[in-house]
Amino acid sequence: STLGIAVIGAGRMGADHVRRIGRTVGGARVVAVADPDGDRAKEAVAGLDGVSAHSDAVAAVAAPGVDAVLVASPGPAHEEALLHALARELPVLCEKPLTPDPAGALRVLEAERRLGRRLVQVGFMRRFDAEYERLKELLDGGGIGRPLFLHCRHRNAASPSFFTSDMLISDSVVHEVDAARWLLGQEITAVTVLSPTPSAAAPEGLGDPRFVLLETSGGAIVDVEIFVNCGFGYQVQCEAVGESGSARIGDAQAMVVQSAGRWGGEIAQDFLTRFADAYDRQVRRWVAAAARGRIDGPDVWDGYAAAVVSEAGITAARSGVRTPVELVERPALYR
Ligand code: ISE
Repeated sequence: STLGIAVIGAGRMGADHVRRIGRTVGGARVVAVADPDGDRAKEAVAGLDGVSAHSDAVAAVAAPGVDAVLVASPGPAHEEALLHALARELPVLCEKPLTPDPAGALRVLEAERRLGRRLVQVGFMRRFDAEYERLKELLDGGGIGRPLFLHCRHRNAASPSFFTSDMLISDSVVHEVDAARWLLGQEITAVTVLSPTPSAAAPEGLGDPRFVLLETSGGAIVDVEIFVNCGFGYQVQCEAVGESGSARIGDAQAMVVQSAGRWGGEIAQDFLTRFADAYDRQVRRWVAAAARGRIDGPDVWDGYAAAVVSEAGITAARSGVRTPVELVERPALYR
């Protein structure tokens, strides 16, 4: 049987997921789409058969034929949609961040704990990227010894108009937070943020770029250059340095062209291109798991931990002071 999915949010990610489920994911179909901008919801379902468009997320979750929910609205709208889905015991794939704040994440965690099972998967899609998977395998296998550093660069060609300085941390660096926790199998324990003079290419008032330092429970250091108006393209790089070697991903040198006295290649322009395969694999694996009432990827604990680090990072960026990260005790459900 086919998994009926309600997609909440018909913006860039939501519309892309509707297309993805229609084209590249077997065993599932979109049955309802919601967006507060009703026209945008209608646009997303145009040309699709039997898909209802809603301006209200609750109505879409409750629509006939909904077996699972994909939440792709802006972060602050996630909690409400998640709690409605959990009230109906529906499996969820929730775009990052789970919630922008730890308090909201804890409310979602409590709702899951009451159900006694994990139903929400968080859309940290880098975990499904082939290069990240290779790096994870190498580190887990001890291939470069105990990891000492992760040096990360995260660059976007340009930031959208609604982007704020806090979002550099809570929307962008949140990916490195999850990737570092996952790659190292450790929690983040403290955050420091350094703010250079903003780039002249950044919109007025946006603190871009920034340099973020994460300390981990196993004594590793993670540094992140976040630069969301770099102008030249979309780049996500990570170099792990261990006691006996180093490994680097994200150079995108699939093809190097030599011609007319020059050499070079192409740089992806946005995350939908750079991580297209990762998004496909993430959604396919989620659909397969959701059909059995399970998840197959980062969970609410991961979303909560990321939210706590984000909050500490925002505090650190505003104060310029190293800020410790404190998590609640990890519930048995997430061990
Ligand atoms: C966006 O929301 C993402 O998730 C992208 O992966 C990230 O590169 C970008 O900076 C965020 O705004």
